[in-house]
Amino acid sequence: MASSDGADGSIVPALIVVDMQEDFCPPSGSLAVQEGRDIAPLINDLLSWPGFVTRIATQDYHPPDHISFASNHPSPNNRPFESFIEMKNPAPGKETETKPQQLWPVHCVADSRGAELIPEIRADLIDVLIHKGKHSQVEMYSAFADAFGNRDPAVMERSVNLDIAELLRARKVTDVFVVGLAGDYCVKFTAIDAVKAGFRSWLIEEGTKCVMPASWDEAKAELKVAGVSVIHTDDPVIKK
Ligand code: VGL
Ligand code: ZN
Repeated sequence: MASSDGADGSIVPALIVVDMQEDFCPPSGSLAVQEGRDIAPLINDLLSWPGFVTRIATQDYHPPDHISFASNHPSPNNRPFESFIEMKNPAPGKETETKPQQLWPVHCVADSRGAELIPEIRADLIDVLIHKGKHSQVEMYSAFADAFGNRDPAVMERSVNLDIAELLRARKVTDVFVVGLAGDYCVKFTAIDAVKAGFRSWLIEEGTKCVMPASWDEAKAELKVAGVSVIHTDDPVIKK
């Protein structure tokens, strides 16, 4: 709860709809999240709520040679969902810092059909589109930072098309509400990094689905420790 309230003490809320893209949705997405498409009506209800000062949608937006794609690594250590490779920090002078990177099927290649927002989402209600994960050599689950926590615009300009924290601050946002796909990856890390960037952060549980549904309880515990409030749509903070 690091953030201050709006000028009159009220909250200034923004909605962040994470990665509601074809490749994350059944029946044919390459990294389909079970029931991923089913949360679109609830997300549209939220998009229609007039209280949000801004409604942001993110898109995972990788180049074909992205480091997270299993097919870009030699066998046998290139099994999607299972193998990990070492990823280097892209920040100048920090290249010796490395992290294990989980490998995925090819997904959300920039400008491909799999990267498109699903048509069930009311795109007409979205103000801002964020393209993240554009840098071929680093993962970016969160819309705020890469996998190493880099937020410096000079480092991030290859990874993302705009600085979401700066945009939210410019619009005097105090609180962000996060929904979308996937709960155990991009939604979780976006909600956690919103706290780190100084916003109150709320994750609406019915508005997300997980790659590994069995890991959701663990993810929720991690979110709570990080200062994210996991709530339901009937929470009084979302005034209907
Ligand atoms: C995501 C895995 C790889 C997500 C993105 O949107 O949660 N998961 N890339
Ligand atoms: Zn990705």
